[in-house]
Amino acid sequence: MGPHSIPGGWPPAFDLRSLSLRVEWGRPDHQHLDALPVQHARYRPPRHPKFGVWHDAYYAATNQTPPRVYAFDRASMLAGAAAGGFTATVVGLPGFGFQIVPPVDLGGPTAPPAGSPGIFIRHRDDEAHDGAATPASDLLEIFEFTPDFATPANSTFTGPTAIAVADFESELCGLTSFECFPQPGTTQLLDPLREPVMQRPVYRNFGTHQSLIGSFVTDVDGGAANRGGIRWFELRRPAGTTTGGWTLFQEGTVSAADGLSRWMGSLAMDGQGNMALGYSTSGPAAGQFPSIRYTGRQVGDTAGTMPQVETEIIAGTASQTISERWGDYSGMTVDPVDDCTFWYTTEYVPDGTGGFPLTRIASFSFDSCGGCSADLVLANQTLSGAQTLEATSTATLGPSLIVNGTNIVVNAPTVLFLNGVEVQGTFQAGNTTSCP
Ligand SMILES: [Ca+2]
Ligand SMILES: [Ca+2]
Ligand SMILES: [Ca+2]
Repeated sequence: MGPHSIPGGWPPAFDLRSLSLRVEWGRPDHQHLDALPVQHARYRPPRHPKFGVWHDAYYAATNQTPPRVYAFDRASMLAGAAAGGFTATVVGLPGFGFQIVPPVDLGGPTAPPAGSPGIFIRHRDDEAHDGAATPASDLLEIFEFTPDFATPANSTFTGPTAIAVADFESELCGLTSFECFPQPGTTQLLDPLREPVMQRPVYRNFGTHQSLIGSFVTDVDGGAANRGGIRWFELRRPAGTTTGGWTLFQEGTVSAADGLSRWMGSLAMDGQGNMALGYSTSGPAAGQFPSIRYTGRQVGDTAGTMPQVETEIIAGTASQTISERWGDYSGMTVDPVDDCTFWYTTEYVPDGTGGFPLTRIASFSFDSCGGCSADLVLANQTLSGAQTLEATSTATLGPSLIVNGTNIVVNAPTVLFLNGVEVQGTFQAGNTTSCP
């Protein structure tokens, strides 16, 4: 399909200089950016924009019917000048209500090869959208946006290019319902957000190859069971490839036989190629309140697996009763200072808020990147009832750990987590312990 320049230019109150500051400095890492672009009294921008930083443009997508994509003139915006822009529509997936085809966001310090078009991606469950019976496979679909701000007529938006992946199920309480995943003690169900590849699909240029990662929810039990798990994927293409060329490098599904739905995934990759996946959990059984967990894989782990210990960042102690909407404001990113530390935020529900969620922010890193970035001194930590100290395996550490003068028997673990942050060091009774 061809590009469409915006009739009469972009609405003047759409303050793209403000947009550029937020995109460049704050990174577009939220699931949901209602506050951006800056609203004008006479103009409300389209819902739920998602942004992607790229070398030649800032790309965006919005929830519309049909879904719409945008390219903004990055060079002009960084110069504080008026931003030119193009927009195009994408043929929607039959059966979905709202839908969005998010732009891929640049991760890490290395730009894509010169001339690389902007990338947009979605997943396509062919049983759900096309009435097909292909039980072994479904599809990822990639679109490319090549804006030419100097000669608008040369701009193109093309696609999709389909990549086969293992079958998944987007039917979660139908294709349009916002109410699906159960919580304990209430009939209020939570939004599965089955429609998008979750914020944010990320590109990384490793020099030796290029990676593109993402995640979305799937019904891991199938049919009317409607239990959420998280499908994740990594596509790769050779160094220097600028257009197309993506193939499936690895994929997997994060789930467990514990009755919990796992969904609202946020995926990121550090400079070593380790991947962290944060998500929400909720289930119908007692105590399975909406909570926050993460898992991941280190670069040397078996392809297609996320064997890192599933860690609970915060356990909810109540169900959300005020709305079915869930987790719109969440994101996993990598700290640009060390390209190792993951920062993750999403929501959970504590007791005593009347069923309202609160936000939690956590950070952590893997051994193979940054290792001891937590740099915690355990003797100086204050542990309260809301915090957890978790030992995950046996081996070489000392027989006990002193925290604020209290001797805690840790059964000689090799790995400790303090509030979900891995703590490293040699722990001996009575020691003040910090990172080596
Ligand atoms: Ca299929
Ligand atoms: Ca399917
Ligand atoms: Ca289903």
